[in-house]
Amino acid sequence: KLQALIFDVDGTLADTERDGHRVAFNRAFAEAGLDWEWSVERYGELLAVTGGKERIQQYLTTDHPDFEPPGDRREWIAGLHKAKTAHYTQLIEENVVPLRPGVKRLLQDAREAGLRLAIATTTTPANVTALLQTALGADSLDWFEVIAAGDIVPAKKPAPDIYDYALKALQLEPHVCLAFEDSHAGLQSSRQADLATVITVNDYTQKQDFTGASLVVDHLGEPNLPFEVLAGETGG
Ligand code: XBP
Ligand code: MG
Repeated sequence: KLQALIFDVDGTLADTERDGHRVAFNRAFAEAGLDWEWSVERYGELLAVTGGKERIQQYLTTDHPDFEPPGDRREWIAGLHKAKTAHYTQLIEENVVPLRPGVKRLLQDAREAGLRLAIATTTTPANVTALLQTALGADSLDWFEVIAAGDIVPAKKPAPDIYDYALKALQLEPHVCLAFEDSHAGLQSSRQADLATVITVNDYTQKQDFTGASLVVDHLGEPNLPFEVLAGETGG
């Protein structure tokens, strides 16, 4: 029997990438005096690398191979990323990114049905807090028994580590849980953790390969999706 739902955040709960993360990265770059600007299209390519620090690192390698950051490279990237997080949480608190259709209802229905809720995301914990509190209210953090986020695991998605971490914290086997993801990398992560997975696509992910998903939908706004049936179906 289904016991818990585990949610990705970026692209799944809200379309945070284009108007949230991307804009925040660009603001941090400008603030640091860098003339780097990530267009909507270029950012779509850069999303292949999950994690903001990892994304900056990859961008440096491909687009600015001769750029030498002042001081230690890792520390410099971490500092730039910290500024990005400040811009991102500010944008979220200004309500620029709403929850995707059906998300609020799904969370409320799940709570009423006695399902346990968790989050498994590569994004920074402060980003999750800002989104939940702004979009769902101050109490909504308590709706989630486990918020597994960011650097608490060394290997980010597509590695299964963050889902493994959430499952361990819930003390549940994967076959009584259902994961919600929006991306190929996210699906690799959840499936490697043996979780049956519902994919809710968005503009950045709609053409990706979702082989192994239990269900692929355009959004979660359709009532009565058969989650109880899906859980465990492919989860082993
Ligand atoms: C989301 C991400 C994140 C955000 C940025 O992946 O890749 O890196 O773009 O967040 P997923 P940070 O939805 O698969 O978890 O800058 O805080 O890392
Ligand atoms: Mg995602």
